[in-house]
Order: sequence, then C-alpha cells, then structure tokens
Amino acid sequence: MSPISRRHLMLAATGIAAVAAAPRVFAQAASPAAAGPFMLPPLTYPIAALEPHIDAKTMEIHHDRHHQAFITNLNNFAKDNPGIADKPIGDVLGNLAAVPESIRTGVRNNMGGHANHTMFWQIMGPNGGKPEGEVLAAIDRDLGGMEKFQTDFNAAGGRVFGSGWVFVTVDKEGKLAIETRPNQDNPIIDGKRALLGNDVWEHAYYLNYQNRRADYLKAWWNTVSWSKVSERYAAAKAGTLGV
Ligand code: MN3
Repeated sequence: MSPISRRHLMLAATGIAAVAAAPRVFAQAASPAAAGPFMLPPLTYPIAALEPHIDAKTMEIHHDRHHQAFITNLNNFAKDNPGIADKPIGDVLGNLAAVPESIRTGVRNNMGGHANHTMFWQIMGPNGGKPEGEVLAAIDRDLGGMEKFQTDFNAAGGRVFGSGWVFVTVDKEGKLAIETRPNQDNPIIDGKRALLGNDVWEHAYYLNYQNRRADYLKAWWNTVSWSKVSERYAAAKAGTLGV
C-alpha cells in the first residue's frame, strides 16, 4: 500500500471514529475528575441500549446535561461549603437543617437530583429480565404481586402533578412501599431508601412520548434491570445502600 493511500485510510478511520464517539466525548469532557468532588457516574451500557423504550437522544440530554448540571451546581456549592462533600449523601440529605441556609434549597434540589439519577441509571439496562427470588417474594408480599404493583406504580406516577418521581422504597427489613415525591426529593430525606424509581419530569420522556406520560410509564418497565434491583435490595437489607 502506498503511503498516500494508507494515510487516506487512517484519516477515514479517524473520521468515522470521531463521528461515532461524538456524544460520549461530550459526556466525558463535561465531567473531568479534577473538577470534583462530585462526579457524574458514567452509564454502564451504551446510550442507545434502552431503545425503543427510551431513545438515545433523550438519554444523552438527560444523563450528559441534566444530571451533569446537578454535578456542576454541587461542585460550585462545595467550593465555599466543602462539608457537603465530606459526608455520604444520605447524611447530608437526611439532615438538611445542618446545611447552611443560603444553600439549603440548592443542595436539596441538586443533591436530590444527583441521588435520584444515580439510582435511575443503575436500575435500568438492556435485557433486564424478570424479578425473582427475594425481590419477587417482597413484591408479592408487600405490593400485591407484579400486576397490581405495576398498575399501582404507574397510577401513582401518573398522579404526580408537575415534576417529580415515583419510587418503591425499601426499609432494612426489606419491606417495600410505593411513594411519590415532588421535584428532586428522594426518600433518603426521611431516612428511607429508594429500591427503584421512575423519573416523571417531562425531560425524561418528552422527545418520544410528548404529553403521553402513561405510555412512557408503561414502556419504562422494559428498561428495568432486575438483577440490579436485586443487588440494591440485598444492599438495603444489609444497610449498605448509598443512594
Ligand atoms: Mn431527570
């Protein structure tokens, strides 16, 4: 091969790689470790992995921009208030009265958003499987079985007025309950833990579903990774579930 054609091939390959990698380059550039102490957790699956239920563009905007904005805001708060980064998130959000009044609402919203979305990315994934073992037993015992659970969860998510979340909380005995929270509040504020939850802010579904939140809530179940939910359930009972 001549040097010219080899160079041409290399340029072509570089160009293809650059185009394919563009969205992720943005995400990585937006979360440099040096800018911490708070960092955007990377997705552990490809950005298009949840299609057709959640499209890649929604995931990109949601993860790389919305979640990143919480991280950026928290890092700005931490410049003058490093204490908010020294403790586990549950300790900060579980005792908001100890946060300086000037940043209390900002910490509640942005750290809540960070906690909620960290959980959200974690409990989704391709080939999510079905609930089994202890989690399935708890769903049967506390939530009336899968069908009633999903119906009740979707109904609760549909009733959230404006922006907020629908969660399944889990206590240290492993007992489950459905609850909703406004804005970016997380059950951790009250010392509880979210086993799983769905984001019903419009940014989570508007590109694909527009105003059809009920359709999104129904389709979202296809994205739940039950093995991750099982890990979180075990961690909650062991008292080691962070957010
Ligand atoms: Mn969101």
